Amino acid sequence: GLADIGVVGLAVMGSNLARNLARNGYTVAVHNRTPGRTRELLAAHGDEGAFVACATVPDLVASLARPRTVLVMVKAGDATDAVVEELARHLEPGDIVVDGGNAHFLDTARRERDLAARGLHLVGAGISGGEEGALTGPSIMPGGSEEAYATLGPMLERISAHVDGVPCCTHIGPDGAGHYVKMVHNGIEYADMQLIAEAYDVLRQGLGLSAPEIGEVVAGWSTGDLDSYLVEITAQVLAHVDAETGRPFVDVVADAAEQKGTGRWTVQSALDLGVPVTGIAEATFARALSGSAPQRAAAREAGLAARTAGWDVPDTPEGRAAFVEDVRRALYASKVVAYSQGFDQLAAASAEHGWDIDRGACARIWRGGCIIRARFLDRITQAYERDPELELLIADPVFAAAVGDGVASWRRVVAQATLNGVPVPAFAASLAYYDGVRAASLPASLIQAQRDLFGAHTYRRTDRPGVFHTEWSGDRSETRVDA
Ligand code: NBP
Repeated sequence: GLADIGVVGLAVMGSNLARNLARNGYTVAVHNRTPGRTRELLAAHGDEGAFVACATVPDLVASLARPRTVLVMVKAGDATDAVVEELARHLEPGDIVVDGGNAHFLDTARRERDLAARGLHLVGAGISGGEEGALTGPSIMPGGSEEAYATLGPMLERISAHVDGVPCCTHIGPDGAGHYVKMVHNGIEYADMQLIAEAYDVLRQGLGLSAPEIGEVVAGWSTGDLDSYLVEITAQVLAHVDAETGRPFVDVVADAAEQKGTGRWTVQSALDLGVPVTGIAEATFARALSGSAPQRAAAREAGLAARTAGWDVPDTPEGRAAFVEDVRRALYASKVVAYSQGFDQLAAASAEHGWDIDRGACARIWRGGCIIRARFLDRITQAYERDPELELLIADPVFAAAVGDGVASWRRVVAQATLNGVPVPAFAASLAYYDGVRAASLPASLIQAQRDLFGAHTYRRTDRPGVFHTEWSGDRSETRVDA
């Protein structure tokens, strides 16, 4: 019979998704530019299900049932354009091309328009979970048309991760919406990782704990609010000992964090939308700082002074335990703020592009399969179920109470770290955001007044409606300019 779906691009992600589909009972036509990869997949895993090896794209297209569905898993950028274009030349109206790579959402929107003009569906699907998730069940964020999802959705939902029997896959919205949500997911992942790293650093420098000792502390966090995949792998990494030197593994890994760019894309888009995502931005910049070797060398050589105050932690078991608990609470509060900001960005992008993104559904499909998977996401889904139009996640009563409970700890940790020269950019930026967003008034009044003085940018008043300008270089009289 004809195949249910085709997969083009059989590197780690494509071959594992093809295997996942086959293991779930689908007949999968597979093709890769270099035929060796197709042969290797069939030789190693051909017995896991029904595969149809295809030497060429026309062969692949000919082997598929209508409407034909082809999942493209090649390098993002030019390779994706080349493969999508070749497929489009051989497919027929109504057929569906799914780009499961890490495309930029604007590229996806462009490809979708281009294929739609030829009667074809392009579905940009964000797929998270890496190599293992692709095989055992990733979190899948498909965009594209309702019509395409009607055919494709059941297959993607079937191969996705499931939590409490619910698939970690849902139709996100038109054109680039799926890749956008995947991008913000990755941005939140950056923030989450940075916050955990800051907690580790504060415990290390504040209490003088070793990496394995902190590993034990972090393992203990897995049973509470912080229960998540990232916390779990942090405990594993911290417990690991380097075989060669016998030292804790983190102590032999170079302290320069790399990035592939989705965090940067998230921040770039947030800047365009004017949404403060300070947690994600600080996390992205912190990776950049860690990799700024010449600047770090120059600072070390200049002997830039720390002039620290000393840690104010009583050296008793109770004092140390209280400090650990402060760090745990600071981490949770900062994390909630970072997620709140990420969901604000989704709302703003959704409004800007007319995507109608359901934020509660995004949190639901991130509960399994992906890097930020965590039980905590249930609470976010519930918050958006209580109020689908929720303006601010940390204003939801449950989160407001949770962050409020931690706020004193949070301030102590940021203050102590700052007094002792330990950089906590994401902790501090999240706290500053919290204080800014809850403030009864902000010094933005002064900024707007400055703007009126040097640029006649006008201002509004607190006591009556209207838009005003003061004649700063003249008699300082005020005129109403909107009347
Ligand atoms: P890569 O991103 O390393 O891409 C390798 C694949 O692209 C190979 O199949 C290669 O064929 C094919 N390809 C290239 Br490169 N140029 C091509 C062209 N001009 N025409 C046809 N095929 C071409 O593979 P990956 O790591 O499996 O990732 C696939 C996609 O999934 C990427 O967009 C990635 O960003 C995304 N993603 C990856 C992960 C992850 O954990 N790795 C997670 C989530 C998403 P060849 O064999 O002939 O060279």
